[in-house]
Amino acid sequence: MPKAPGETFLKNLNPNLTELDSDYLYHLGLASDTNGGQETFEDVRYVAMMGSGPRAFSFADELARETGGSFSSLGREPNRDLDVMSLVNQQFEAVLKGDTDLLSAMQVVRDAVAREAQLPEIIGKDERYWMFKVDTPAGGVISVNHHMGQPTHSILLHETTKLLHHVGADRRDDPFEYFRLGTSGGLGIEGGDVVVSERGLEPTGEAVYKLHVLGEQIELPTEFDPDLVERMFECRDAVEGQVVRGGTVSCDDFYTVQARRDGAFCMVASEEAKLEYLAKLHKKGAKNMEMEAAGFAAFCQHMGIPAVCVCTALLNRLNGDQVTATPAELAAYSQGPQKMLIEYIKRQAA
Ligand code: R2B
Ligand code: URA
Repeated sequence: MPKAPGETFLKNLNPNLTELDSDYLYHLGLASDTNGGQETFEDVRYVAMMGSGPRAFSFADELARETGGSFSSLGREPNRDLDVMSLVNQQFEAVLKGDTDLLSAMQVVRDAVAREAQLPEIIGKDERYWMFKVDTPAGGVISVNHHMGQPTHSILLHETTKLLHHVGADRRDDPFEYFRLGTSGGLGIEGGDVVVSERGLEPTGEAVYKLHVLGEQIELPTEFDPDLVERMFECRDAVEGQVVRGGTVSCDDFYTVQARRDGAFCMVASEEAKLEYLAKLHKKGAKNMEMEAAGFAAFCQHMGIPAVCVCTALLNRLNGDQVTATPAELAAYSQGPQKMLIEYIKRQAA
C-alpha cells in the first residue's frame, strides 16, 4: 500500500522512540539532536554497507569521482585558505606546551587536510564504524562498514535506520534503499564472479533468520526486494566476471559453520561430508556463503526497507577452503559489487 505524504514508509517502527527527548546512537557517536549537522542525512537515498572501513572510504572516494559528487562532514566547510605548515606548527607548539596530545594534534591536521583535499571525512566517532556521506546528483549516499558477522551489522542497521528516521528521511516520497557489498565463498562459481542475493539462508538451507526475544527463539523471513534485485542485476555489465542470482547462506563463523576443514580445530568429519553438505545447499539454490545476508534481509524485510546484497566470490568452495588469491586479485574482486552499485546510482540520476 502506498504511504500517505509525510508519513514514514518504515514498517514496525518502534513507538517507544517518540518518548525519547534525545536518542544517542552510541556506536555511531551521533545524537539525534545535539551534535549539529544531522540535516546532512535528510536527503539520503542509498546506504552502502561493507565489511571493511578502508573499503567504505575507497567506495565513497570512487563514487564521488564517478558522479562528480562531494563529501559532507557534519556542516564543517573546507577552509580554502588552509596553510598546512602554520597548522602543523600551531599543533606542534600545543603538544610541546602540553595543551594537547600528539594523537589529537595529528587528527586535527588530518581532518583539515582531508576537508581541503575533498577527501572523505569520517562522520561521528571512528572507533567502531567508519561512516562517510557523499552528495551525488542521484541523492545522498552513506558509505559505512559493518565489520564481520550479523551482530555488528545488526547494530549498524538499527542505528543508521534510527538516524535516518530522526532526520525525516523516511518521510520523503522516495524511500531510501540499503545495499551490502561484500565478499563470500562461491558455491559452484569462481573467484571474481558476483552473486546478487535473492534471499538469505540459514546454514540449514532454510530461508529464515533466527533470533532470541526474551529467551524465546523467533524466525523472520529473509527475502530481498525482488524489484531492487532485478535493477541491480541489470547493472551486471559493470563487472568482468559472471554475475548470478540466487540464495546466500549466512553463517556465524568463517571456519566450522562454513564447513571448512582448516580451522584451529576441525569438526567437519571428512572432505566427502563437506562436499555433500555444500552440494545439498547448492541444490537448494545457494550460490554463495558469507556471514551477514540472512540477518540483513530479515531486518530490511521486517522494516519494509528495499535492500539487496551483492557479493563477489573469493574462491569456489567446491575446490577448497583456503583463500589463496593474491592481494591484487582480492582488490580487483572486491571492486565488482562496488562498480555495480556506482552504475546503479548513476542510472538513477539519468
Ligand atoms: C565475508 O567476508 C567476511 C569474512 O572473511 C565476512 O564479513 C563475510 O560475510
Ligand atoms: N567470506 C566468507 O564469509 N567466506 C568465504 O569463504 C570467503 C569470504
